[in-house]
Amino acid sequence: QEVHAAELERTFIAIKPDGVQRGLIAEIISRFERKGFKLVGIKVVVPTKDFAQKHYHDLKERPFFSGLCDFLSSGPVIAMVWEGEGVIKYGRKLIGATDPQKSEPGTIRGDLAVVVGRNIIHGSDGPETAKDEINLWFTPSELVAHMKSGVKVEI
Ligand code: FUP
Repeated sequence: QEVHAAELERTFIAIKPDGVQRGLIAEIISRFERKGFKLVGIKVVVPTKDFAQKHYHDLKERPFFSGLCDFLSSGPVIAMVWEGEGVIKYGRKLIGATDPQKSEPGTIRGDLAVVVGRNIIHGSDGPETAKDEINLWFTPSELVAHMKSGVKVEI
C-alpha cells in the first residue's frame, strides 16, 4: 500500500551575522521550538556577496541593496528550515515587522533589535519565496525527511 506524506509547510529562517555575533542563536531557536515548529535543517554559513545578492535579488533596485548584501556576507549566518502548519506566516509573526521600531514587543525583532539594518533575522515572506530560499540555501539531503507521528513515511 502506498503511503503519502502529508506535505507539511516549510519556511527558510536565517539568523543574520548581527544575531550570531550578539549571541542570540539559542534565544531565537527556542522561540520557534517552544511554539511547536520543527527544525528540519540547520547549518552555519558565511555567504559570499554573490550568494547574498542571489538571496536578496528581489531588492536589487533598492538603495540599501549593496550594504545589505555586504552585511549578510560579513560573518556567520545560521541558515535553517522550519516545518509545521502555518509556519511561513506564523514565523513572520514571531519575527515581527521589518523595522524593529515598528515590531511589537513579544516579537523577536521587537524584543531584541533596534534598527532596520541590524534586524538580526530573516524569514521567507510567502510560499514561493520559501521554496526558492530553501532551494538556494539547502540541498534536499541536508533536510530531514517528512515525519508523521514520529514514523518516517514515504515521500
Ligand atoms: P523582511 O522580509 O522583513 O526581512 O524585509 P525586506 O525583505 O523588506 O527587507 C530585507 C532586509 O533589507 C531587511 F531585513 C533589512 C533591509 N532593509 C533596510 O536596510 N532598509 C529598509 O528600508 C528596508 C529593508
